[in-house]
Amino acid sequence: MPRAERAADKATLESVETASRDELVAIQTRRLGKTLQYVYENVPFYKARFDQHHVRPEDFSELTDLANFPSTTKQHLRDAYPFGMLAVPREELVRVHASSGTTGKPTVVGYTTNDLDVWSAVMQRSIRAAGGRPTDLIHNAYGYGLFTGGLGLHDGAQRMGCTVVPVSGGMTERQVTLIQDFGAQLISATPSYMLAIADEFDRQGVDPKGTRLEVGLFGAEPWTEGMRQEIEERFDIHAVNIYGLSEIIGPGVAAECVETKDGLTVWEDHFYPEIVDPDSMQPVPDGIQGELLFTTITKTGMPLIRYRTRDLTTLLPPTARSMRRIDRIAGRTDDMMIIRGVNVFPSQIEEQILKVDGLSPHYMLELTRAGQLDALKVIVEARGDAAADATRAAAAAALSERIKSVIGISSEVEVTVPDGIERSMGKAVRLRDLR
Ligand code: DLL
Repeated sequence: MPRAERAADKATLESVETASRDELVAIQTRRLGKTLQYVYENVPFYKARFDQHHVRPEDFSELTDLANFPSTTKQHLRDAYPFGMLAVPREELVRVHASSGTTGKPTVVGYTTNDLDVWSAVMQRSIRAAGGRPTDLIHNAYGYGLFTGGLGLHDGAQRMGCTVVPVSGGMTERQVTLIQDFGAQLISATPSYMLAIADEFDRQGVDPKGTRLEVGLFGAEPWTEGMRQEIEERFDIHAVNIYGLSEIIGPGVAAECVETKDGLTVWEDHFYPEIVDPDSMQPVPDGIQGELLFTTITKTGMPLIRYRTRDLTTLLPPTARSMRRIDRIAGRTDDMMIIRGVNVFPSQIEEQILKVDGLSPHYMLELTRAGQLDALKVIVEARGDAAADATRAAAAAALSERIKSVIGISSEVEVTVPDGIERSMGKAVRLRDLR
């Protein structure tokens, strides 16, 4: 356990964070009903789509009725590029963000003053859940710009009353200097970038445990419990998970509570979650894994109904707050590899890497096709003290064996010397598809 004692001050929680289930359901039902009416009247796309599916806003009277409404996909947003999904004239937006869009056009999202207010409120809640306090100084290493990470954390931390250092990603050497000189207690970055910062501390011969950091808010990419342990040990901090997606609002859709670290509490009074079977689109009960959908129930600029996140997870009962939690994201439907009939997510490989002595969490997966069959190559970096040829060969054999026995697939493993894998400043790219 990290040395710092951190827990949200219960007296500062919003009343809805401790509301009863009935109260929460009443709020959700009222807000959902209003949202369905609002999009039907203000977004031509939804009017057409509801009509096509023969549903009207009036058909909604309780939460389970939502399953009768059609879903929204990323393709719908692309087709409406850039402003076709808005419920207000473009002039009423005060901000736009966009997701990177590795292929084709980015996905654009628009925010009204109301939406920025909702966003900073849920981000403030998330920072408090992670153990942040108004007196903290936060080193924000998420990228600023069209990506929602930088400005999302920024606005929430500022609303909370923290001192924000808007450092953004990159120039890792300087990150190390500023963390030490300014004495940040909180840090926010992608988990992969946090590891790059840890390596830079080592390179400079500075002990990462010696900073004043106590809590980090990590997300924007899948990561594992093994990775959490690695970050917590190297920095002696609490590593807390934060989730979100730009289409829904950005970071702050769900966040982990530092006192439990048992999955991410969904801020269900703003974002209504459902889990469905991604093939049949049928709802699955809480506790069963499936694709996560969200309906925004307080946004006015670009509300979305049953948006398909492509993230796979499970809805879990409430613990530290009144709202339900989601489990750590297992993977994205689009990142799933099928190796000789076995479904595998990159995070499953990461889990095994972190169990082998001498291997670092810097890795890359390559998919190739040999004849009819897909083949997986895992390229992973050795730790500094395991760089010798024989040590690396032994680690490669150990990993390959683990992947075979635990996941059930054959793979080729190459263990590179330390620093052999390129670092990312933001979301790590783990998968290279060469098929
Ligand atoms: O990544 C928002 C964000 C910024 C979240 C900073 C957390 C911290 P997008 O760029 O639209 O938005 O990417 C959203 O990233 O659908 C997930 O697949 C993935 N993702 C986000 N947070 C997590 C997480 C931001 N904690 C996509 N664990 C989502 C796993 C995550 N995956």
